[in-house]
Amino acid sequence: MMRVDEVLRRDGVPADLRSVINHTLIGCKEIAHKLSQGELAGILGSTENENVQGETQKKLDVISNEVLKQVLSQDPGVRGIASEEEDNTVACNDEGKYLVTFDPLDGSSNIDVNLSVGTIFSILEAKQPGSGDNMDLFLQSGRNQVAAGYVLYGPSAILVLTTGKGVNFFTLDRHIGEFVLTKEQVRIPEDTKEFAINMSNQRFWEKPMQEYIAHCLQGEEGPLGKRYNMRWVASMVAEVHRILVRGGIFMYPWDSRDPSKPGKLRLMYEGNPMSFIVEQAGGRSTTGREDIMDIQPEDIHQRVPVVLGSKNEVETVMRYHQAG
Ligand code: AHM
Ligand code: MG
Repeated sequence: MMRVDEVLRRDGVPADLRSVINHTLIGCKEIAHKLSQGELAGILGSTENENVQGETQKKLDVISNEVLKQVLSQDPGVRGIASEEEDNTVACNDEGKYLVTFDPLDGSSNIDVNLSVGTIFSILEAKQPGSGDNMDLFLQSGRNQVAAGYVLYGPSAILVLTTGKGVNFFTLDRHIGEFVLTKEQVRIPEDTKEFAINMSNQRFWEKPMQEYIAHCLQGEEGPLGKRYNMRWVASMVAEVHRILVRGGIFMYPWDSRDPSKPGKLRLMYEGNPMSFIVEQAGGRSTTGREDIMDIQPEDIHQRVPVVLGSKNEVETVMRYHQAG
């Protein structure tokens, strides 16, 4: 039974990066504990506040953000952090080499109904000196990530982690308080008949996405020639986890509902880390037109259309975009 740190050592991950990952996981274990307490801890429901993106913050969004911020700022290797729940980047330790971006509690509409949520994180190296409150340090493409992961808080808490040497699953053993290795070198099946998209936005999508989904719905009689199944958990972490386990395609495409939001998901702490994980497991991740990890970010809260999962199916969606 190998603990996360043992696996990271075996894989030659440098001590300072291991420390940043371990600190992140201390925070995730604390969040897992709070989530399991639920109503008993009086932490369900919303706050009075909105975050920088105009979304109402749940109490657990705020608590999870504080937990991660506190634990990461104690690591001398962390220069700064960027979070979905922070307006600006936050300086930690000026000598630190690493920048951590995270969505402390993704899928938070699921909290009050006791369904799966997760923490997503991405680690970059700071390429120049300067304090971590300088946003420019963070504006690096996803290709620069040195590690990325998520913790899915489901019936068990599962850590999915990559440092660029494949993707491993770890399950939280609550008796010893450690994530232990439960699956190594996970590969996403290249083909799938299962798609995930919020169909209620259909009329707002671009033509290529409209067409692809219309053809999925036509089943074996349509041009794609297969009968599809659909899932929508409204929790990206759960969605990506399902795809890692049994294949599938997840889409939160561009839509015209609000011109200031080209897609719902955020590049720096949702799109990039999930793309790194998916590519490391043999899948693909695109906006429909370009690989998500090739995008040069202009803002830490920037949004991005996301299409990811089983390689051949994602490439099919890319062909619809090339044609359209
Ligand atoms: P959040 O970061 O505010 O929780 O939003 C992200 C979540 C994703 O986990 C999920 O894929 C998506 O929002 C669901 O959106 P919708 O409610 O529009 O279906
Ligand atoms: Mg989120």
